[in-house]
Amino acid sequence: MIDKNSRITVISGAGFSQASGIPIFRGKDGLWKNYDPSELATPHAFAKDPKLVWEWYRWRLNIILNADPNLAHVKLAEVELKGFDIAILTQNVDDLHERAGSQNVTHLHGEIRLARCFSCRTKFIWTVELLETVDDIPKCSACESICRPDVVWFGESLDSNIIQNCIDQLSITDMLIVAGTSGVVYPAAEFPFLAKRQNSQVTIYEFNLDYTPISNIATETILGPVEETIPEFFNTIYQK
Ligand code: BV8
Ligand code: ZN
Repeated sequence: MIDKNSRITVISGAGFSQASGIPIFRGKDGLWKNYDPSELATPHAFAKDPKLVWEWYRWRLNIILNADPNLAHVKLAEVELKGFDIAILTQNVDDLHERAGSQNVTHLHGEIRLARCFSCRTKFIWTVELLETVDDIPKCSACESICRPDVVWFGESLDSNIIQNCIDQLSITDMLIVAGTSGVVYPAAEFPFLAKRQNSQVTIYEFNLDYTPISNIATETILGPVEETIPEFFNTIYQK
């Protein structure tokens, strides 16, 4: 059971947004089926063909903008609204947690709806139409340099402040929920093990369709689609 003093941390992955129609990365319908991550989500890929990389992100942003939060996103927002202490650390670059109403959301791998200037690092919200109007890749409105999606590519380090905040958050967590992630992308994949090392009392609930490396340290792995299992779980552990 949880009460208002329980500190809950959720690590969400692409599986959390799958029911909203956003392709996951791996597996039979994964994004990577058509694209090889080393072809698109790396600095080298962008240097080689920025227009192709921007086109891929435009295709993904379009899917995300036309998607709605699913019942798992909505339930987490409800838990926060009820006054429980819940922090979401998401690997996802979509904004579905926010659109469901969650306030305490940290994007470990950046946000697809933001573009960032290579030179002055100015960030701005870009639109699918922007790419339809400019015949080249987005330029910075402040200094005219080229811009990139404000996401963390493979081979790029995560923001060190974000990593430190996650470590601090995980060290005080009473209940860690790991949902919709294959647990293979580091350093996020290390976070559940870090939480366990820092606090042997932490309870770890994993929500997935399959078992993952995290299942080995989970108090329980709840198999099933998160859009069903997350609402069921919270409805049983707190009185309405
Ligand atoms: C870094 C943003 C330091 C971009 C992303 C060898 C060993 C260890 C590490 C490495 C290694 N070789 C390279 C590395 C480092 C690399 C890494 O971990 N590679 C992996 C592939 C081995 N990591 C990095 O590069 C990171 N940086 O380490 O910096 C450094 C510096 C220089 C050189 C080396 C290291 C940066 C990683 C961030 C990359 N950016 N996204 C973009 O999106 O375009 S990662 C990308 O994968 C997404 O963010 C995604 O969230 C993330 C993880 O994937 P998942 O979320 O887990 O999604 P996946 O499809 O895999 O799984 C979905 C799961 O959901 C499945 O389990 C499925 O069963 C389940 N599911 C599906 N539907 C449902 C469901 N569950 C429940 N209900 C459902 N309905
Ligand atoms: Zn600039």
